[in-house]
Amino acid sequence: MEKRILILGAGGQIGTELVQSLREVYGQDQVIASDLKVPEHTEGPFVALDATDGAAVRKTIEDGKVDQVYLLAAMLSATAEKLPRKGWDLNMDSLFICLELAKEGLIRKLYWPSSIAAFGPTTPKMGTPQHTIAEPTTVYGISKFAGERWCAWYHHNHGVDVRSLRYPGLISYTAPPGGGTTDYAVDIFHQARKKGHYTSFLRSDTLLPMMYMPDAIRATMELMEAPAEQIKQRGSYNLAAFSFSPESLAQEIKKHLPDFTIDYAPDFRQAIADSWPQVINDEAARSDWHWAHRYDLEAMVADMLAHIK
Ligand code: NAD
Ligand code: AKB
Repeated sequence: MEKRILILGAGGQIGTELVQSLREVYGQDQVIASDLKVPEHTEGPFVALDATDGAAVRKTIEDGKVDQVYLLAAMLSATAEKLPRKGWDLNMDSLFICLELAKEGLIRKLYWPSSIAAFGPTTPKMGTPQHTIAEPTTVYGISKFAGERWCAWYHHNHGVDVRSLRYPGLISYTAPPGGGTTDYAVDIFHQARKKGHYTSFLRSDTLLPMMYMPDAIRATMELMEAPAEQIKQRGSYNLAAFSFSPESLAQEIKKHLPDFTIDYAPDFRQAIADSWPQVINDEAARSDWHWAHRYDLEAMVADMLAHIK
């Protein structure tokens, strides 16, 4: 069956690359990008759309004969701690709109990302299992945890085909990250090239799960292509590649740029990072739909520096 895809929040760190990859596979005109922000250049269909405007989302889906939606519009962890009510409203309202349209049958398949932020300080930090204690302490994490439970509820009670991944921090060079706690791991590359120095807002030993964007995009597309009977987790899947700290990332960058230096000035984001897992166990994704990452820390750093000049 021919796919017609709508991406909500397509102008962000993930959307910028996901739109391109989906268009390469399904065709440029089959993928409608949308965002609050109107881009300067678009190479395919684009609609200015507020993901919290239910009537506008419905009309775009009906007019575009869309059957699959990727909901990427959200407020990330650091910004949502500063704007808690706004973050909650955006993250939850946009999800409910899509889940209700899927319940009606207007959306046939829905993708909605969760995050390692769905876990909290009482979660086991090393080898965090698929099913474990989840007591998130950030607004963003609470919205992700609640969102996961709503996805599972709509699937079990209304047969909604909603699929989700708990992304780790994502590293990419195409678009800047949008206000998260793991953003340092992108900014460090740009500052290393520009100034040869980076001041990290996280402590040197802050170990967090991370992934290179090409793996995250491939995971998303593989999850969406997997036969429905293979998708056993209808909340969200743990997803992992590698973990590092600012110090170990800096050491890896130094192998390419020997004069690079780093110092540390932790801010409010340290408490957020300290509440998250350090190493994720993603056995369920690996066995249910055969997930396998390709980039490790060394390959990611080499590729980032090859692209950021
Ligand atoms: P981003 O902040 O880079 O992009 C979000 C996009 O949504 C922006 O282009 C913004 O303009 C748009 N947007 C905001 N409000 C909107 C609205 N009302 N209507 C339409 N568009 C709106 O975020 P991202 O990094 O691309 O993340 C996408 C999703 O993946 C989010 O749900 C995020 O929680 C999740 N996620 C991201 C990461 C990561 O490291 N990037 C990790 C885990 C989970
Ligand atoms: C953030 O730091 O908020 C995101 C995430 C891990 O969900 N990158």
